[in-house]
Amino acid sequence: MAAVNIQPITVNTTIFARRLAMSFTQQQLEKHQTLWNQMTSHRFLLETRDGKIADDIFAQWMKQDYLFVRAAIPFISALVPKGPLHHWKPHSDVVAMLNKEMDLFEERANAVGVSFEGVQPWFINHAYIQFLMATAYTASYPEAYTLLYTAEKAYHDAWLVVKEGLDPQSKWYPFVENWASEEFGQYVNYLQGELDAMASDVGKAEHQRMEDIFELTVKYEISFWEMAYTGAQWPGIQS
Ligand code: MP5
Repeated sequence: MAAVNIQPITVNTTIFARRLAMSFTQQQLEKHQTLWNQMTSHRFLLETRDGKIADDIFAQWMKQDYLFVRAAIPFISALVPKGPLHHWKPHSDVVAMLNKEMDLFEERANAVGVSFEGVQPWFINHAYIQFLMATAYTASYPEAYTLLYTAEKAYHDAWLVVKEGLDPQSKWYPFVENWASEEFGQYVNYLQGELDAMASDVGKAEHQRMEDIFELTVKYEISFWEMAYTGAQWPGIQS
């Protein structure tokens, strides 16, 4: 019988064991720490935290985010029939929360003389909203849930940065109270637990798509702050 030359297989057991021990969200947050830090240190957030943001720049964010929040209602609603029964109530509660959030935008806009009449989404917001809807309708439930978790976690962390320095008397403080609150943090933790449980049950290909959605969502979040700050509307179109 010919001698079989078996090469020893070397496995980096340390990385492998750590990956196994870490949840999906821990893995993604660690892998994309640089992107996440870029987001939470965006000049829009730092200037808002320091009370230095120009009113017209803040208004650009208010108008665009008002449209985004409105679009989040059909996004969440589309998740209901795809999700398990025990997620129906949490999703319905979020839809109610989003309606209240729109009231908050309208109240703040009125208070500072900003109007949402005729406001249209700019390019990056338009793309992000299309990404929400396409993911809700064409991707699997765990994939769409990854988008939901990442966008909510992103806003919680972003507004926690603003909370570190913004004067509670500021006209923008109600937005801090909305997303940096303990209650919102609990909601994000709940999403995180549910997502981690789903991620441990999916196959390799779906897991990879969930990872891609996490990364894309963080990138959209950064680009959204950049759009709000610079006022970039549609590339190449003179407004
Ligand atoms: C959220 C948001 C948070 N309002 N805007 C962007 C661009 N990303 C995330 O979502 P919600 O549904 O307002 O809590």
